[in-house]
Amino acid sequence: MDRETRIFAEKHFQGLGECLPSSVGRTPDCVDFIEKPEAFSYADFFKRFLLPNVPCVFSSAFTESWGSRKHWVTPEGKPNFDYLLQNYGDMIVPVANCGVKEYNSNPKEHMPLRDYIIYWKEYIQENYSSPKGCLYLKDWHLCRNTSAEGVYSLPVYFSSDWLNEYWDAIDVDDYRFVYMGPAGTWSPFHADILRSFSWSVNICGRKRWFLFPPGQEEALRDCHGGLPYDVTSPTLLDVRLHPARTHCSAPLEVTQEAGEMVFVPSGWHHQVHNLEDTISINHNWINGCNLGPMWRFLQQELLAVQQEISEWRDVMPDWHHHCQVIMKSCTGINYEEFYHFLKIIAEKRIPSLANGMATETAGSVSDTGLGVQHTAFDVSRITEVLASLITNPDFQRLDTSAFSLQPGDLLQQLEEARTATVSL
Ligand SMILES: O=C(O)CCC(=O)C(=O)O
Ligand SMILES: [Fe+2]
Repeated sequence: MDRETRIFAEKHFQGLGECLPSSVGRTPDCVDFIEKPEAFSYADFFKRFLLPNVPCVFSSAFTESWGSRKHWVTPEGKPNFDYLLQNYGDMIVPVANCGVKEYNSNPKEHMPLRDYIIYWKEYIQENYSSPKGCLYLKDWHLCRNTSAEGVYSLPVYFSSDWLNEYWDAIDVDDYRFVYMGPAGTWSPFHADILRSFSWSVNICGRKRWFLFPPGQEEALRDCHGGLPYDVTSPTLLDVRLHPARTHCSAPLEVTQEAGEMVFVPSGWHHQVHNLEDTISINHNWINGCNLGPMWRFLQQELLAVQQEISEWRDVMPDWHHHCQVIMKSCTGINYEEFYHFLKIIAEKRIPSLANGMATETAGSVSDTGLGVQHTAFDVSRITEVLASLITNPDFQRLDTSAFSLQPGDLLQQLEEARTATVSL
């Protein structure tokens, strides 16, 4: 990142202040298509799509060199079942049944990839039907179990990825996935975990995306306040069932071809249909640009838990602690883990910033590979969000005495590091 981009980004966040998007996002008329890798820099992506939080599609030229595009696909552009069987047949994969609705999602089972491919071949032979239903292999953590080397390489645009950096540091999980399924498989309406961004590349096949800017989903709620499972269902047209439906703009519709890469911004609800037999690779990621939305989302999640068990507030001595426990199981993380996430990233960026500034020149290599200006931007974003976390009454109720680094001390270190960047 160059200096000009960092200053642009910092102004963007100053301009937003604390009063961030409670307003409903306008649906753009169309999605930008990025044709040529050589004419599109990280700074272009950062300024035009990441910061303004709008989607875009990258051409297949961006993924031309990926091994998976060569080996996982037959010359006819179909999934290469033999190659997949030989290389990954024994691996256990999660499989969802698209035909069964379970709390706005689908029930999942686990099976060896071999069995899934046997099912898939039969499904095609039987004209895309099976007594087993319509099965979709989703959220397979291929890279946690085997090296992704030679399968794909992380596009630079998506390389500021604190979520996977955090998971890699504590070696617990990751948000790097493979999806595969026959034509007709689909993912119900949802927004991505913790207000993360996602990117998704079709290794083969085609997908149809329905995308709604943040806030538009409110108008899609049914008369009980629930979000839809399928936004293409005709029941959505019934105003008795969906009273605010007329206030929702039509979604942005995108058809993603083989090799193309879709950027899904933070908080955009979406629904995705495989139009052909399709394999895709995607990541969920969080960085300084959606850290604020992530923190606001966590506050909303805690509030929802507090409201749910409000009747016990006065009778349960450790009610606040219980709210955090429930939040952890519903949302995946609670306030303590959010602090831990900020701390892990901050503890990598602070020395990296000092090193980068000592060796001077902007754009010099840093731990993230994105240069010292980007590290300065990261430090600035963590500082602001940590300052907000520390003054939050629910965070102040946590017992932080056993934390390896006290939140106030971390904030001070960050503020000192940030002050030093004025000369950058
Ligand atoms: O491809 C799919 O079925 C879902 C992908 C998705 O939801 C995402 O990349 O965020
Ligand atoms: Fe998604």
